[in-house]
Amino acid sequence: MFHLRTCAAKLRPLTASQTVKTFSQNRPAAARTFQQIRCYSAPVAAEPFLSGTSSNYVEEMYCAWLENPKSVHKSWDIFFRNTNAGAPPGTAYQSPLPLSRGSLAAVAHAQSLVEAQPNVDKLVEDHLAVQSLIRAYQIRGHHVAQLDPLGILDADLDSSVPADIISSTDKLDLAVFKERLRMLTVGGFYGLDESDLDKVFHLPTTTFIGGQESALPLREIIRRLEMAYCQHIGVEFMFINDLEQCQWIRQKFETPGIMQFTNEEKRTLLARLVRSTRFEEFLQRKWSSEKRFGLEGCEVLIPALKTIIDKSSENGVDYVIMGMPHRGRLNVLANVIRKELEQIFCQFDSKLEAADEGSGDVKYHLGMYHRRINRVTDRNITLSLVANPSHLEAADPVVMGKTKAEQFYCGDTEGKKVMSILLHGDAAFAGQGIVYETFHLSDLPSYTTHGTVHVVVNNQIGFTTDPRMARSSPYPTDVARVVNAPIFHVNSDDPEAVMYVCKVAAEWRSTFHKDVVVDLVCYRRNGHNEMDEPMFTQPLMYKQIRKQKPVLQKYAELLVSQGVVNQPEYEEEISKYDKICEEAFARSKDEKILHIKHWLDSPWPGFFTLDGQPRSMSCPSTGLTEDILTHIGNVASSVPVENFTIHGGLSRILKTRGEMVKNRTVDWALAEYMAFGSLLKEGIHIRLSGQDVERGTFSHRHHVLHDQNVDKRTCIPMNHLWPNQAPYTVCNSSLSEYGVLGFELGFAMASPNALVLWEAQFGDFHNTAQCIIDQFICPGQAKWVRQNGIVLLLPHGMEGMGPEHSSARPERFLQMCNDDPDVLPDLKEANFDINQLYDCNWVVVNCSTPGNFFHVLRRQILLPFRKPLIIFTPKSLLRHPEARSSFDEMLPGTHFQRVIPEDGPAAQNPENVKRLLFCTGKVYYDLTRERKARDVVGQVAITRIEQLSPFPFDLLLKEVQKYPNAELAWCQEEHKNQGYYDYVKPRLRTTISRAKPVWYAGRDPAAAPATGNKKTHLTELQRLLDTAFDLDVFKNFS
Ligand SMILES: Cc1ncc(C[n+]2csc(CCOP(=O)(O)OP(=O)(O)O)c2C)c(N)n1
Ligand SMILES: [Mg+2]
Repeated sequence: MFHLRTCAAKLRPLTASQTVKTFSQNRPAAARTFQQIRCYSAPVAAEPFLSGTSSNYVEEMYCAWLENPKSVHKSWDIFFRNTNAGAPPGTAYQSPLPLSRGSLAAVAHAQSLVEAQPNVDKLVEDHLAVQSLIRAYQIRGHHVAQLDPLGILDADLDSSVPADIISSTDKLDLAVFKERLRMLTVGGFYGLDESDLDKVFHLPTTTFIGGQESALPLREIIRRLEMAYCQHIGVEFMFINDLEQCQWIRQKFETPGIMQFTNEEKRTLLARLVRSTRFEEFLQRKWSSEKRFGLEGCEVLIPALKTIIDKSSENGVDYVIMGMPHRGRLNVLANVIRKELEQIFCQFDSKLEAADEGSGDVKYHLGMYHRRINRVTDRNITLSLVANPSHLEAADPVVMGKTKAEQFYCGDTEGKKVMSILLHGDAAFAGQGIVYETFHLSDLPSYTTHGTVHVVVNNQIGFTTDPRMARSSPYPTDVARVVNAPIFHVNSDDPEAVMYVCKVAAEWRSTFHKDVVVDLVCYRRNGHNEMDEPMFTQPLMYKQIRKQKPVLQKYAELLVSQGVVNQPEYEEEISKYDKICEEAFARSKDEKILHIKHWLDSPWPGFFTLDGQPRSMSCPSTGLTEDILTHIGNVASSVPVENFTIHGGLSRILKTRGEMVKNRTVDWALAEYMAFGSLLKEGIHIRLSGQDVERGTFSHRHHVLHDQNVDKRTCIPMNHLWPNQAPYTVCNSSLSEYGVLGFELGFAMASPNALVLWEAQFGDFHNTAQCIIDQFICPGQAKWVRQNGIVLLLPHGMEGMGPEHSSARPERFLQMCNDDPDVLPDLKEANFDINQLYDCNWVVVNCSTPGNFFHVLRRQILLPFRKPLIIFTPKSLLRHPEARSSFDEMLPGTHFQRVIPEDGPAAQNPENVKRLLFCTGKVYYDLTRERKARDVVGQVAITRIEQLSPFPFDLLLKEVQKYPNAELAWCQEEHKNQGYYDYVKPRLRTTISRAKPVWYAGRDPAAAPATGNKKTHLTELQRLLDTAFDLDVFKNFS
């Protein structure tokens, strides 16, 4: 019957139009998004051959005829033409012509009917036009959706209506609609005109507006498209180049009546809005002069997040990691993560004392970790909010990295159990490049978290700046299009529409495991913070905001009018929550001490003692047995799988490695191999990430072997070392420092039992990740009591390569070290070196030997606490024949040498030494070569400072005392205002109680890190070597 009806409908536009009229008269006055439209029906045509059983066949014929009129029998052709031209029931059908010569009169009659029919091309064109129209709505309908709750701004910053959709800004006013249509048809709108409105069109398979119907009158098609795409939800998705995904979205938004909520769901939504709204009101009442970056104008964020979490929990997720900026953070902590209210309220008490370290940076920045039962799904759920700096969006990649790590540790390879939600402000989402860099990690095999749900609090303002001055893209969310993420814009004053898109977003993530964006178009009721006057800069917007009813009130009135709740119930809900706040407020007065440790986003159970202290204050030897070294060396110089052809050049490299192993020596690459391989044996996961790290920028590493004959066939020998070893992850990253370093920092947050390393291609590139270094790595523990053992490998060295690629800017890292240059610590303290490490904010080293590099990597894990480790790594030293270490330097009992003292002839007769040169890193090899050439090996001692920070006061004091007659000089290849000089000099002076000067042998100050001229480079080098070994040079200054 259904087929027959639709078929008939297709054929009989006039009758169909009557039913549409009936429907539009029945439409409720205040139609909302997604009214259920199912009352369309058409009477059965009175053709003699149309019956329930024939209808399928007729429909098939009709479809075939639509595509090509010649493909059906002439009689069908005539019938369809007649019907389409409006022939009354019973007259459209003409008997087929007799096979033999028949009556001429009958032929002439049929012919005349055909000729009288409109051109079949027109019919096809009309159908194509309707298809185009449907597509236009799908692509551009969101541009006219009513997204701004204030009704004054266009969410896409463009007030025009796209020319290819028959829409009006006031979709429900038929008069306006008609006028718009008339205007459009004057210029010819796809060839359709007003008279086509009541014609019935077959719907393409790329739309779901028909519901059960496969054809609809044009008027109804437009109405349903407007309902789906131009109400309070604007769906941006047609750029996605995957048909299944597009169909999925169409089905979610076009199916008539799909957005339905039970009364229970509506009541829950109202209760959540009550909490969200009353929480801000409570804070405002109690602390009216405090900044809180309130959520007023976007209270719907709380139920939105809860819906995403509920739905994800229903789909199997049990750990949600979140990152968010200032706006609404307290509300999210209270009502989404469920931090105890008294813990939040006590933060407003200025007399609260901190019980532990941490810079008191609590309210808007500290993270949180909480495990509880999700009341809707009755399943366990862990929620974690990552601590974040003020720097908007900087936490994005950190959240991703932590999520990836949590997935990794629980074997969640598809993101079914752990997911992340990122919140953004509209201005920051559009403006900050890190958003783009983070999106680019979303689909990379070693970085994907299998979909993030992004929620934008789009209050259409950034501090005092109007979006029209703040972005060039139509929406703040356009950046998400680069990864084919669907974007759901929604008017935040329609809480049900918001809940619906949040449900769809969560379902999208669990279905396709890809990113999705929910753009909550809202407003900001107050200034940027509660103290700011917004009328200075946004007078008109704020005049409107003053008139705007809060969403809670609007929604409560709606539900009361629908009889879903009554007024007393609603008021009861409010007073219940107010009472909860009041009681928590009373309890908060008892909180005298702030425990910042209660605000950790990633606790490391078992790593510390119960009161958060390290389990010991010592570090075992970082050496290894000969057997282990040899085994790792052998694997590192072989191809551990069968029938695997490696490149000839690589065979030579592996052969050289094999020879080194036989000779019991290591170069840099092999030392790194030994450190990694041994930690893997001890169950420590290792993750090395950065640009081209698999081979190594300098082609020294080769951790991933590529079969020369089979595409994508690779082998990672490091994963073939031991039977039950931890996995080794080595991954070439996207070309982003900010994003990838942030990601690895987040990865390292999740567990102390992993060595996570990020390598810059060249050290100077770290400055595009400066925000991660400055805001997280350097002060992370001080601000947020958060330890992190990330390792930064920064290739550094002046090698005549010009100003780029030369300097990893050691001066900057050293300038940010927290040790006091003027205070000599208690050198007699037990475990001085470990205590120093415990107290520092990060460790900065510049190793001159592969063996020391090996030890410092192993020490990073064997220490009983975690500190970031910055290593300036070599370039030319990777292949320098003298930069080798013997196995003897790596055997049990050996350890990392913070200082490598002089051990040549000068050390044998220290009284004869005239100058003690201190240096670090590669320049040591230039100095020893020059010393030998000048034959002053007995007069000049050279001591290497391998650990620059924390400064090895104890060992250096011994060195100075050993050479009583020597003058002291610091030698570096970097320019004087760069490198280590400014850091080392005052500390050396403190070490010797300022008893002697500390001279400088190095390049002059300069703006650029290095000259671009090779000859100048060599001249400068020679000059600094001359200074270093001219024993009279400082005489005139003393
Ligand atoms: C990287 C960075 N630049 C500047 C600021 C200063 N700032 C704090 S909030 C803000 C406006 C943010 O606007 P939006 O992202 O729309 O969030 P809203 O405050 O409107 O919720 C600015 C510029 C910052 N915190 N971070
Ligand atoms: Mg904003």
